[in-house]
Amino acid sequence: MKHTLVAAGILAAAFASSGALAQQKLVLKASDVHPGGYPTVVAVEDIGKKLEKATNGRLSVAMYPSMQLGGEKEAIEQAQVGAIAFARVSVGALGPVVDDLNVFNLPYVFRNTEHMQHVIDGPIGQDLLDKVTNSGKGLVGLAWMDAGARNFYSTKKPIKTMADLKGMKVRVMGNPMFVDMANAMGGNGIAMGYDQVFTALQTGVVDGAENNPPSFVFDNHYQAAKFYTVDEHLIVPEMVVFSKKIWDTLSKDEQALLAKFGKEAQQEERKLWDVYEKQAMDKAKAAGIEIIQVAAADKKAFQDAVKPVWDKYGPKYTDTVKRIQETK
Ligand code: GTR
Repeated sequence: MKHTLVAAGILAAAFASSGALAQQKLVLKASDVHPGGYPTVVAVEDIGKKLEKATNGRLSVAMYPSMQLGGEKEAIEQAQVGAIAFARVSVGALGPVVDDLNVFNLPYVFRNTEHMQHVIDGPIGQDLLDKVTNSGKGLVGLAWMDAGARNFYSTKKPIKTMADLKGMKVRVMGNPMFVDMANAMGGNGIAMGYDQVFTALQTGVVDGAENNPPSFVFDNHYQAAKFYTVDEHLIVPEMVVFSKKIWDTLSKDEQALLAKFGKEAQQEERKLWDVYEKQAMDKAKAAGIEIIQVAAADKKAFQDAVKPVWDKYGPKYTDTVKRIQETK
């Protein structure tokens, strides 16, 4: 009697655990440098909501915003080892890991943000997502995110023409291409992680930085830098990458769901972005930030100055650059 009970108990436990295995809940951790409410944060959270619904709670997303898990370099590394599932990062930070992406980091490679959107939504965008997935770097390229255009901002004096950049210490993303870019424009490019920018501006370690309006405002850089120059030297999109290690533990159906919701997030984030960009500019104006519009002639000077960057890095990407230029 006792034996039968024990045997029955073991059997029941075995059933329960095999059932539990199929149904085992998996919480997918996500990292973003931006705070809650930021378009990229919301878009990834929404992937989580959809996943939770579609898998009856088996998959969900836990978002860690505001650099809680570190900067973007760290996020990429954490995704590679499977410590987190989603890293939403700039192509600026991802270029040093998957070199093909650096084509998007060439200054003025896109005519405007609309052109960039057509490129990431089309075959070039898909090819580059696939390059990430097939790079052997432990990442799956899931979706693109819009990040508008990047502009210079400064703490001490306004940048009205390129000459004002002369000798200025400008923080750029951790990618040698951007150091070369800032130097070619007459400044001193200083590469550092996003997690250090605010303090660097505040303490005078740098005299300025460059970013899109939502980052400038909603990550508080505008509290230290009072001059914002709309020159649009870089239009760098961002990517949601997924940990290959975790991806390989998911069923084919679950992978398909992630791919589908990723594509939807790409379009959703863009709509949120447009609203956020306007809000950021309004907030900057209300805070008394001096906003400088670069005249067309001066814009040309910025563009001409980056020729050495194109000479150094451009030839590797000639084919893709041609395809980008041919994209309407
Ligand atoms: C922001 C971007 C971040 C990060 C940051 C930076 O615009 O959303 O992913 O790359 O710029 O300058 O490091």
